[in-house]
Amino acid sequence: MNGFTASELNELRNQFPALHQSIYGKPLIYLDNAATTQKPQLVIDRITKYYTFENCNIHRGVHYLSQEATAAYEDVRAKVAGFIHAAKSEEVIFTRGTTESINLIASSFGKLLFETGDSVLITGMEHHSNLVPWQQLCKNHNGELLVAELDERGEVSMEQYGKLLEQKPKLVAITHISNALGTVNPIKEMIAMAHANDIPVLIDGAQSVAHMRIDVQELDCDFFVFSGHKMYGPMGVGVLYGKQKWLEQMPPWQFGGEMVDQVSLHETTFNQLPFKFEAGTPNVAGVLGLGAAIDFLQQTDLEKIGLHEMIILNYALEKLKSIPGIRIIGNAAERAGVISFVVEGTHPSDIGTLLDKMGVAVRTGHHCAQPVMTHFNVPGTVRASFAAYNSLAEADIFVEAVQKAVNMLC
Ligand code: C6P
Repeated sequence: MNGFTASELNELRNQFPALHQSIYGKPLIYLDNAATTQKPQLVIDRITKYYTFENCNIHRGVHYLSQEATAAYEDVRAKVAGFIHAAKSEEVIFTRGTTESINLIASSFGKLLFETGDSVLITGMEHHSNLVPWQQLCKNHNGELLVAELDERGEVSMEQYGKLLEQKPKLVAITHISNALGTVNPIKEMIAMAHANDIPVLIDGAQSVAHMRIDVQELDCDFFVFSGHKMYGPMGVGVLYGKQKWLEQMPPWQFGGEMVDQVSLHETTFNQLPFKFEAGTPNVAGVLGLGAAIDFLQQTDLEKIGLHEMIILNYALEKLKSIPGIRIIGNAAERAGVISFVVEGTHPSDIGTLLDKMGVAVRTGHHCAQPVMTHFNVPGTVRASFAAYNSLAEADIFVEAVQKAVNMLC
């Protein structure tokens, strides 16, 4: 199978109003997709429709609008379950995003299972959101945060990972794809290795869910988390998938309306799954927008999106490598549509600022993965990250812009 044809890509790009604007008089080349993707019209329309005609609180009204909004919200839960191939809708909890999903698990799973001296095993490439909550949980229990280190290519040492599992951490928490390097971790193998030691696994899917098919049952992960805004959906909404056997046992982490069953002044019983974990009025518009984003991904064909992004990645990577002084950070054998680089004698933010003036949006800095920067001994990187709507022509403009920036600075 190939990526998109020229007319398919054109049609796809036409669904994104934000792509058709100029920045400093130059056509926008948006290559900051790992931070957040642009939104297709159907997502924007879904949110507008909700606030224009359907706006209502859910799960608590007998009137028409409330019942309709409740049904639409719960339909998206079923849609998400289907999208990630969860066994049941009840295993899908709506959150504000990846960060909140991980904090929920750290708080609730931590209360369920953690005792003095307990540890969590992560990798050296985690985003701060999948590092700091575990670091703090371990500290609070006088335990150690175990870290499977990276090699010079930005891959996890599987030998060391296997050895660390023997120390019996209470949980393994690993990213599917590194936001800073683009490394794709062999998560199926890593999950199987952890399970062979009876250790549950959380997968941070923030950077994978919009780029490849996810089947949580096939992966057999215990938790899988992601954000709506990195998959063409709105900000402020995300998902925590958890196996029912864990979610049933885990205590609630926030208290208030909707997550309760019976309340008296001195006692409370809690609601069933998934409501036990959704205290207060949820982000209904966000959830409906997320549902539309899933429609977009399914209509566009996730497999084709992944292939298309790989074609652009490999093309841009080869061209960039020919610029003198460029050092690509992260050269894993399995990688996704992210290129991190530094240019000898320049600061990443200077390159990023010059690219911006040429209409090219990239991210610079540590990408909320400071230990990765420490590992590669760089202050930060310039990062270009690709999405379904990017083109080879944009990759050309990007590489030319980098060349121009290098010429100006060196
Ligand atoms: N990475 C980036 O530019 P939130 O902010 O909760 O939606 O996602 C946090 C997060 C967690 N894990 C990974 C692997 C991520 O990449 C991110 C977000 C963005 O790389 C913003 S820092």
